[in-house]
Amino acid sequence: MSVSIIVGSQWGDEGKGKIVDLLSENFQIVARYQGGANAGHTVEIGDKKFILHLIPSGILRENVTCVIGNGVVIDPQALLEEIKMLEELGIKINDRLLISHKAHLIMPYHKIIDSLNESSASKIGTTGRGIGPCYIDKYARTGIRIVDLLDRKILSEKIKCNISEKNNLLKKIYNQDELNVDEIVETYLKFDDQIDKYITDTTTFLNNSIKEGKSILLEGAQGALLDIDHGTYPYVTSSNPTSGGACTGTGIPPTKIDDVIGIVKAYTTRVGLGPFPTELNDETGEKLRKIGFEYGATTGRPRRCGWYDAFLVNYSSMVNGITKAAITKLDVLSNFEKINVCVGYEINGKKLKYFPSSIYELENSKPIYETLDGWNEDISSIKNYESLPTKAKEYLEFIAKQSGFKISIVSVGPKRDQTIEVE
Ligand code: 2SA
Ligand code: GDP
Ligand code: MG
Repeated sequence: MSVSIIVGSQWGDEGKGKIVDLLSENFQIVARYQGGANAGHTVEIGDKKFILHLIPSGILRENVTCVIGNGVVIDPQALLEEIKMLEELGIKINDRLLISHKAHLIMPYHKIIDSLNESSASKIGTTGRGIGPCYIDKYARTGIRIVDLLDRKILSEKIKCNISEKNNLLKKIYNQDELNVDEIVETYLKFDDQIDKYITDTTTFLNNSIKEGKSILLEGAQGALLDIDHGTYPYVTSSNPTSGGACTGTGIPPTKIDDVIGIVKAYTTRVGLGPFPTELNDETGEKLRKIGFEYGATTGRPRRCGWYDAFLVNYSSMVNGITKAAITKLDVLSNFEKINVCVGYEINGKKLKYFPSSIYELENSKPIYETLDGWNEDISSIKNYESLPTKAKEYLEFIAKQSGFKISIVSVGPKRDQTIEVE
C-alpha cells in the first residue's frame, strides 16, 4: 500500500498523463487535487490518444477508481463532455468516478471574466477556462460548491448574490450584457441531474481507503513553477500544483504520503506568458517544438521551448520534496549534436545563490550553460537503462546530479511500452 504524489516539476506538460497511466496499473485509486479543465493530460494507448482535462488519467485502467478532489475547480459542462468522449472511446465509467462535495464550480461568468481579463493589458496567457476567477470566488468565500447543487433554494440564492455583483462588474468595467440568474440555475440543476451519482464525501472515502490498505496516486496538474505560491508569480495558475497542494486538495494528511514522484521533461517548455530564462527563440527552439510536438493539449497553443534548466528543477525538487524522478521525452533530444543544460543564473555577471522570487530578477537572469554531447541515435525503442547510448546516460546522470533527484523512470516515447525503469 502506498500514497504517492505525481507533480509536474517545471511549467507543466512534462508528460504527467503518460506516467500516471503507466503507474496506475499498481494503484487502486487515482485522484486529482487542483486545477480544472485547464489541464491537458495526454495518454496514448495503442493507436488511441486520450486527452484528459478533469478526470484523472487512471480512468483508462478498468480497476482504478478515480476521484476529483476538493481542490479541483469543476466546469460541469467540460466534465460531461469528457465523460461522453471517454464512453465513445469505449471506456466504462460506471461507479469508478467520485467527485468531492467540496469542489468549487466554474460558472459561466468565470469563463467570461477570464476571457475579458485576457483581452486587457494585464493578460498572462491563461487557458480561458475560468480558473482564476473561480479560485478568486473560492478565496473570497463567495464561491459555489458542488454541495450547493443539492438544494435548489440555496443554489438560487448563491447564484443570485454572485450574479448581482458580477453583473455590476461586467456592466461597469467591461460594458457587457447582464447575466440571467434563472437560466444559470436551470442549467446547473440539469448538470446536477447528470453528475449527482458521482458526488460524495471524497475526503472520507480516501482516508478510509488508506485504512483499508489501498494504494492511491495523487495526480497534479500544471507544474511547480505555475504554483500560486512557489511559481513565477504573477505568471502562474491560481492553485497549488506543488506536492503540498495534494494534501489540502484531497484531505489526505501529510503524514500519509510515502512518495513524491517528480515528472521532469528532458528540456523545458512553457505555454502562456512569463519569464523563461532558457527559452530558445531560434531554429533550435523550433526544432524542439516540432520533434516534441509541443502544442497545448487543451488550447492547441504552440509551447515555448528551451534547454533543460537544472537550476529551476533543483528549486522545484526542494519545494516538492521529490523522492523519485521520471524523465520524459528524452527521445526528443536524440537529434541534437550538442545539448545545453542550465546550471545556474547570473545577473550582471553575478551568480545567483537562489532561484529568484522576483519576476524582474528572473526576467534579467542569464542562464549559465554547460554543454554536453548529444547521442545522435534513435532511442525510442530501448527498453532498459544499460542499452541507452553512453552519451544519453551521461546526460541523465548530469541532470540528476544538478537537479538534486534520483531517476526511477526514463520515458522515450508517448506510449506505455516506451518506458525504461531504472534500478
Ligand atoms: P490558467 O488558465 O488560469 O490556469 O492559466 C494560468 C497560467 O497557467 C498556465 N497553464 C498551463 N500550462 C501548461 N499546460 C497547461 N495545460 C494545457 C496543456 C495548456 C494548453 O496541457 O497543454 O492547452 O494551452 C496549463 N494550464 C494552465 C497557462 O498557460 C498560464 O500561463
Ligand atoms: P501533461 O500535461 O504533463 O500530462 O503533458 P501533456 O499531455 O500536456 O504533454 C506531453 C506530451 O508529450 C503529450 O503529447 C504526450 O503524449 C507526449 N509524451 C509523453 N511522454 C513522452 C516521451 O517520453 N516522448 C515523447 N516523444 N512524447 C511524450
Ligand atoms: Mg498538459
